[in-house]
Amino acid sequence: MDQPQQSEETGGSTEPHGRARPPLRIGMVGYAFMGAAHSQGWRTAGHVFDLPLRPVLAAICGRDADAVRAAADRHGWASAETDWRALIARDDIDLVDICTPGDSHAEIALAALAAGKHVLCEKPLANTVEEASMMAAAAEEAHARGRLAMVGFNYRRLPATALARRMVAEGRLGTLRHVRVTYLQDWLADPQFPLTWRLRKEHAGSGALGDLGAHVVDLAQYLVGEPLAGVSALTETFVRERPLPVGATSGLAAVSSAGTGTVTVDDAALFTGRFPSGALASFEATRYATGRKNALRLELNGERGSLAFDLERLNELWFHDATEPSTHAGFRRILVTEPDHPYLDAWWPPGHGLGYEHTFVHQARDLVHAVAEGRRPEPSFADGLQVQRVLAAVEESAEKNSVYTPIAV
Ligand code: SOE
Repeated sequence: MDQPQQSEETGGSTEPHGRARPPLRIGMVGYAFMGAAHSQGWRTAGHVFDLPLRPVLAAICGRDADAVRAAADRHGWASAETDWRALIARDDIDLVDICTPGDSHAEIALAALAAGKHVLCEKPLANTVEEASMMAAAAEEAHARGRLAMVGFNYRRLPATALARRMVAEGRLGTLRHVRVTYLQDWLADPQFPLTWRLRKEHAGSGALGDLGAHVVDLAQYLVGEPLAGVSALTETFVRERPLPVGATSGLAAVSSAGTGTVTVDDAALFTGRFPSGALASFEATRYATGRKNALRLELNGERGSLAFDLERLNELWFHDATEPSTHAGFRRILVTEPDHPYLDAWWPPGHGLGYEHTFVHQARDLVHAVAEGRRPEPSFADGLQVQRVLAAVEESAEKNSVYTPIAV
């Protein structure tokens, strides 16, 4: 569609750190919530961090010509496309960033990697283990050609969670016993909330499980440093029929005469798990926790200490050092805003906290470094596949109900 408005040399940005750096030309597919968040990340990273490559917002892609043009203007993209295949065919794009619903991740990522692009793909990596397996295999093959692929589990990029990972790796918690994670939202509590793509399996793969559960599974495995060995799960769909969104067509299938459609994904998922090193884990993902807006909470308990984190207070990490005398031991708040904390050397003076959007800036920063250094970025597509396997195991366990013992009345 539109041609780039700036040459790749200018790329729409000046040199914020005063030295010439080669461009990394981004083409992004999707422009809704995640598209806006990723745009913010790409736009900002090179102005805050001293990066080896200069991210250039070369092209944004979406099916609706007017809407994608408006998104390009709003978010600072130099050009717009209405067909992702045309975006991938462009030789002035180095990296394809996929911010679409899960049903298109595999097709776009496979095509982009085959075309020699680096790829960043939003979480969850795919809608099924089969798709994720193909993507991980393609990423492995592309790596041999110097092309890199990363999945967008952005909560690894919070200073507090990155610090937590560092402390676990340093042994500050000792042997881990418990991993307790919840991700609570409430935007579906209203039964009149319309049937969006997130509520249909063919588009989203699963419900709260894939959307929120994927984040906490990734985060737990990242913090512990090993993959889950097994799970036992319960899932539920509380509201099975919802009004169709205004203007919806049969794209959202199973339309009833009353103008409602069927929810085909879980509303909530509860599961327990076991890590190979022996720690027990519990997980909860729901969109029905009234009053909880984006409450990702975690606690790790180890023999030497504990860590606790709440995304609604994301500049804080709580640490209990169990090796201290019990007379004055207790959870203490670490305000994660010091220059020695992860990512913070480039930001504000101590105490001037960061927010949600910064995870996307950090994600862009880390990927730019990986590309410049030819180093595999994390989380890789193989990590994304592993999370997908956990999601599938949760669904299988919930469906079989095999380890769930009813209580006699
Ligand atoms: C869902 O509401 C959602 O937007 C997720 O899709 C994001 O991944 C999460 O970070 C915030 O919540």
